[in-house]
Amino acid sequence: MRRTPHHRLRTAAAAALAMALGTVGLATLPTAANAATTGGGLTVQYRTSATGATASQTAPWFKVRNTGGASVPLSDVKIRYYFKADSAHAAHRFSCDWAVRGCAQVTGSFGTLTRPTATADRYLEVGFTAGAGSLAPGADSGDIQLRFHRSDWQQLNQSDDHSFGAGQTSYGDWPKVTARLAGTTVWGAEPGGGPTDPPRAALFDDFDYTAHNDPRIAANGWTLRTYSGGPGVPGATWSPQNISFTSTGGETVMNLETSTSGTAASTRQAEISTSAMKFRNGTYAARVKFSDAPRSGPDGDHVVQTFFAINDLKSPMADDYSEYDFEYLPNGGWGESANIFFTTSWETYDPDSGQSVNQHTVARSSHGGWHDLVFTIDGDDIRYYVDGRLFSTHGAAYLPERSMIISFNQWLTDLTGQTSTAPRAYEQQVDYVLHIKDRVLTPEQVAAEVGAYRAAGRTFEDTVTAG
Ligand SMILES: [Ca+2]
Ligand SMILES: [Ca+2]
Ligand SMILES: [Ca+2]
Repeated sequence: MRRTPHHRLRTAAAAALAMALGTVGLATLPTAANAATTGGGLTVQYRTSATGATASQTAPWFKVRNTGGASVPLSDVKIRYYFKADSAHAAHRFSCDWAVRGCAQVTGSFGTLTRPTATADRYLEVGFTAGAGSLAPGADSGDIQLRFHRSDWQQLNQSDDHSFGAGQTSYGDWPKVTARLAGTTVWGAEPGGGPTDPPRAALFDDFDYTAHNDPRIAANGWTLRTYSGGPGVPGATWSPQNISFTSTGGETVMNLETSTSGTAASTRQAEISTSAMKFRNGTYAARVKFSDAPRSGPDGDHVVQTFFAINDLKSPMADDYSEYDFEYLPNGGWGESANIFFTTSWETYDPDSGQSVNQHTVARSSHGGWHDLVFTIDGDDIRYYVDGRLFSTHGAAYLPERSMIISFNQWLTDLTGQTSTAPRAYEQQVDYVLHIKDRVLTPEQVAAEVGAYRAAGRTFEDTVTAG
């Protein structure tokens, strides 16, 4: 497969910038860390109204609070209270005494753990009907006053129950119970310290800005490129003024413009990257509009339109280099004579010799227009999706060794595609970007996440910490 590596020249400079701006990223960390350690989605508070080591009934009371940025339907929430049954044959009965959302909206059922521990072999699972409504960001459920007892009304030994807290006579955060949100554990740890999902951490930006110099862009952790250098035409300019914001179809969008009159001095390109190098495993998504034709002027330039994650090449062929690209070349380039769409996963490369180690998958067809681009990285492989369909899967040899920045850019590989000196301008648009740390989402789940942010009126969130 042909894949010339000269566009890789951008990486050293991009990384130098990211490193230089590292302090900007770090300055934002305390807030992000606080958000992450609160559970990043839900917290569960617990108290008991039956404190005895033995009791006729166990009485766990709960409050669930939404600490995330999007509204949460309570029907997506499941709480588990873990206990050790005092007899292998004991059956239990659940009651709700009082709940702010109404006991009719609260469900309770009992389950058996497949991996029992000394203090847990059963659990009470509490759920909610659709009638329980939603929790807005920051809101809590109010009191949920529950109890359960043995069906034969024998005494319960609570002192050996994992989730029981005899001293918990007023509400407090209680990680000995777990909460799942749409199937993913977002609070607490299961008994036995089995594998649990990390707290949710996310970057979402709907690119709701006014102009390239809107101070919120930098405050939200983005850098618009100004420094010169590769990739692309030597001597070309990277211009923040070539990034603008508008709305189309009711959605805010970011425009990246590349303009030229056929000379290096007249070539102006655009790049926006996160200031912090803090993204590794998880889900990356963006809605991007590629263009097959210039906005104005003659067509034919070797334009590259992109969405990617990358870190710095510390030395030629360094193994801890990482890069994952969506790249569209509407007019060919890199030896291609017509439009071509790349997904590429990089192990490493040598900028001097051009040697490279990557896996790439191409489609030689038009990708003009809006596309939902998703790539996921976990411990096994890298998967690229276009418009909800799996486009390519790249192997474990190309997994990232360390964190990256997220970036969009549009640039020219060379000036041989169109030799006219008439002015022309090409445009790439971006509706939003989303990263969910350490979780592999389906394209449908990505759409639901974005929909939830918009339903909540939330245009930006960043709770991703470095590491
Ligand atoms: Ca017990
Ligand atoms: Ca690598
Ligand atoms: Ca948008």
